[in-house]
Amino acid sequence: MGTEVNHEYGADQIQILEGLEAVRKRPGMYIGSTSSRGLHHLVYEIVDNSIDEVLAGFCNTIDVTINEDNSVTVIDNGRGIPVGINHKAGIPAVEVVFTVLHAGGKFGGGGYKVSGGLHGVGASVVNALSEWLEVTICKDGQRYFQRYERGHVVNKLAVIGTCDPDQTGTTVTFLPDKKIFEETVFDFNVLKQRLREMAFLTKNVKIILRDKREEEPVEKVFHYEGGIREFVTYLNRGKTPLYPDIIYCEGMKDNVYVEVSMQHNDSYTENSYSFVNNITTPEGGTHLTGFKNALTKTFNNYAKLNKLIKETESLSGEDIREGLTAIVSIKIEEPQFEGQTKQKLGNSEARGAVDSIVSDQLMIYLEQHPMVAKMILEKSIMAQRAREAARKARDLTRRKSALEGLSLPGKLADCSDKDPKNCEIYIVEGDSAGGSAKTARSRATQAILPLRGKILNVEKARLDKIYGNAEIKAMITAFGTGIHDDFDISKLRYDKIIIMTDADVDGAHISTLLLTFLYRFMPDLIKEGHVYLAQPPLYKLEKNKKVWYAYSDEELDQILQEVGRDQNNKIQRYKGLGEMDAEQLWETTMDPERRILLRVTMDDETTSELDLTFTTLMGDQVEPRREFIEENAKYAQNLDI
Ligand code: TTJ
Repeated sequence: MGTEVNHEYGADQIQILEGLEAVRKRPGMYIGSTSSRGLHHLVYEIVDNSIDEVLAGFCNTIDVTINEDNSVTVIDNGRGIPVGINHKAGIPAVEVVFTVLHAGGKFGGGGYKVSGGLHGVGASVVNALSEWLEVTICKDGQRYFQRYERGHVVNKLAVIGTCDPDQTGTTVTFLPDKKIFEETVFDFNVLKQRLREMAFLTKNVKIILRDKREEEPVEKVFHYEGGIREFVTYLNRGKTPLYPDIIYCEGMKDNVYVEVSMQHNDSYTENSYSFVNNITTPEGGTHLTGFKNALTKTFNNYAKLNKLIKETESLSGEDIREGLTAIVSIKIEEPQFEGQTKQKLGNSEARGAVDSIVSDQLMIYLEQHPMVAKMILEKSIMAQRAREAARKARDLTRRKSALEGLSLPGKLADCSDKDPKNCEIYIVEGDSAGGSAKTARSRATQAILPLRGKILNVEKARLDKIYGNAEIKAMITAFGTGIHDDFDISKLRYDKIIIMTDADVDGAHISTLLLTFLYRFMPDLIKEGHVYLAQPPLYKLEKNKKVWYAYSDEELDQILQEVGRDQNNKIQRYKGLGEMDAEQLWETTMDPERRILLRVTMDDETTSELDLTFTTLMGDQVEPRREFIEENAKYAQNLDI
């Protein structure tokens, strides 16, 4: 295949190249960032085009492969991108798709153009940011091919063979440009998460994800006949549903296509996710407002009609949504996004459409399923009582602290320095480890709060119980920030909150429970980088009166290689913090000069995804929890301080 550019340089072509040059100059403007996040966006961008074809009703399979060289191939069985000459541009339509900015999907009638919103910048952006990109189209029995390099056409669209006439489709392979991206290695799990989400959100599609980089190629198939109903089932896995049905509403109003699915479980937290054109809207917007309105109104109406509450009473939306898992997914032609991160839907017609479709269909459902209605309403009434009790308890502590001043928890060994900037607090699992930590610490700047026994899982307790929990109360008062509506980060008494647990499964579990509490109740502490995980060593190696500590198996191996593997090695595996004496604990885990801390981070952008990740991993099983800790290491930076 020749490498010269075959087109004459007309005005149109110059414009095209300038357009793609602009993308290469400021990639962040088009795909958000050139980090791993932006890299993965490229795949979604291409897959979105095939999803459009699914929604148009002409495609049911999308095959995504990460190749050995880290290029990605996307294959669909749609009609194939048109190959005829686009009269305006004077070049084949497929070439327009890949070389003209914002040209993706503009032609061909029917169906939605969903690739809108935050991404949906089009295939030409992917092309501009790829070292090379190749497209193959099967259409009318012919196999068409074109290759591009950094957005430039390498060869004219050519017929390179034949296809079975009734087998049509598009294949695109691209290699992200190493000159553009800081990270060019695809993460299988990241793609897996998003492609699974896409499969849930799109009925009638089978998405296959393969990884050919592994010795044993990996393959995942996502195919959910139930669409967002199955999404709810999936989110509720490991929880106990309150009733077997998934409540489902669907309809079209004012050009807005609305789909909602929901089911309550016996927990106390709400889990609602909203999507517009298959893209998450973590900040919600008009569609979510419409949903919440409909829910509150309909349940209150039903409860009054059926004398489950008095005419003068009413249940709050929050109480009705206690333990609710819901997906609100709408498709809309011209979504308007608002807010700082452009993640909040602004279209006012979406509010009305969701409200009316959910109100009508939910009322019918409740009338036909009085037992389900009764169970949800009984739970809501309980939630209302608990909330009332929690409010009273809060008011009482508020009044108490106003009168008597803040009294610190008895178990807390506070530091003497009163400037929060210099101070840190260690949250330590168990009294005995807490004791060693108290002896070991640097008294001026390090405070120790030992926690006893099992930490409450805040995902599984109601507010009144959470506020009544001694461990949680101790943390809240020690931090000084208050909680809920009273939360005030400027009152934080320590710059670092350091979670120190055993380096075993139980320790990981306790860390997760503590992080869950912080994440749900004081997310700003994490967002602003105040939360850390201490890293106690796994091994101690003694040889000829010298001591080494290893924090991982690899490190132990490394040290053994250096000092030689022989009989003078005394290796101790630490099973818990309690096995270290105070001095060892200080040297290995607490001395600011020598310790390793992992900072737990999340920026605003990742919060929403982390939330979904968090929820999907926080089931009842231990494995997913551990997975979270490991996953979270990605959000954690290694800090040597
Ligand atoms: C547009 O309307 C006429 C018939 O074909 C429609 C179309 O473009 N379908 C289509 C595009 N199917 N698949 C794509 C596509 C697939 C990949 C992998 C990448 C891109 C940019 C488009």
